Amino acid sequence: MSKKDCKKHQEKKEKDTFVGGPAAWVAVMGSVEQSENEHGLTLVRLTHESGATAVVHSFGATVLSFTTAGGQDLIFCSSTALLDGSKAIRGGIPLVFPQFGQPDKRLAQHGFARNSVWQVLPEPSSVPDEFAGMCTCVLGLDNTIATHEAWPYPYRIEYFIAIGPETIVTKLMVHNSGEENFAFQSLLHTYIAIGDISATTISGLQGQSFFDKASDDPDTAKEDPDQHIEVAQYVDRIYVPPPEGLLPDPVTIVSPVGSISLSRHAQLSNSEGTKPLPADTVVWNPWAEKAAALSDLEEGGYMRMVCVEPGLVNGTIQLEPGACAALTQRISLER
Ligand code: TA6
Repeated sequence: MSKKDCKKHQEKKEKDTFVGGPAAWVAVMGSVEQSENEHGLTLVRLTHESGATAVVHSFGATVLSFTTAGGQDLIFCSSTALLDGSKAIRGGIPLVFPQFGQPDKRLAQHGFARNSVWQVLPEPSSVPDEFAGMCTCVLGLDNTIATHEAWPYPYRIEYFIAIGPETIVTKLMVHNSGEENFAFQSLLHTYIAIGDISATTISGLQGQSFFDKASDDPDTAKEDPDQHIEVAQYVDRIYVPPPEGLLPDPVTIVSPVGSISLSRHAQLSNSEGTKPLPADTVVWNPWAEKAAALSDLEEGGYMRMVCVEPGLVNGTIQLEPGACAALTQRISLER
């Protein structure tokens, strides 16, 4: 599949614009179209009134692309990614749930959410006000669609994708719809398109503690004295917030594509109200050697992407019945 196809996705256009609906549904500032790809899987195309566009694949609710009103692609999707539902999509924004990595070998690497076909929800149960003025769609997953004997809990997830002229916001809301607590991890595995990794720096994490999976002691917290991260080898770092604190926000990725801001936060809502959750941030680039082992990563693709991944992965989140944990990222091309 050519890169152009990966972005354009041969699709039959079925105009299906969500308009109106309950008063709580913000005005759709643009159009939301559903179509099917050649594998019969639903694609959702968002077109903001500014001209910004995004494509979301129902397999894994994976954002495949976001193009700003000025025509700049901010999300990297490998041109050799498999879009037939046979495996998690290589690129875009895959979703990690209910585990990060494979601590439970009975579950797939990064859990089952990115390997499941999500439903396009006609309207969300509530509309976060941060989506005002944006073109928004919501996809849903629950235990009647995807579950596993190793993680059999009743749950419901709403995943909001909202776009404005230079910004994409994605928000994962995990609800415990059962009668008992469950523990989970989640992460937005965002592939940022940066054009050339050798001309890219990542700032905003300097001085913060991280676990270095590329080192021979991945369980020892480290600090990086450098003012920003430059990637010239395999990088796989899990940055964690300070005790009782949060990681600095945003992360800024300065690259040939431009200066890209990635802001992220997490919240826990339950019967007592809503409070911040300390989110972690993963920075990953497989570099040449590990990229060679990824059959669905296009030749040299590691030079054109870097993953900056907001998540709840350092330990697990305990969610009580009726509670909701929300993880949000806001990615913007800065002027
Ligand atoms: O990005 C963090 C990470 O856990 C890396 O360790 C690497 O495994 C990456 O995810 C990609 O995982 P995947 O299963 O998509 O090949």
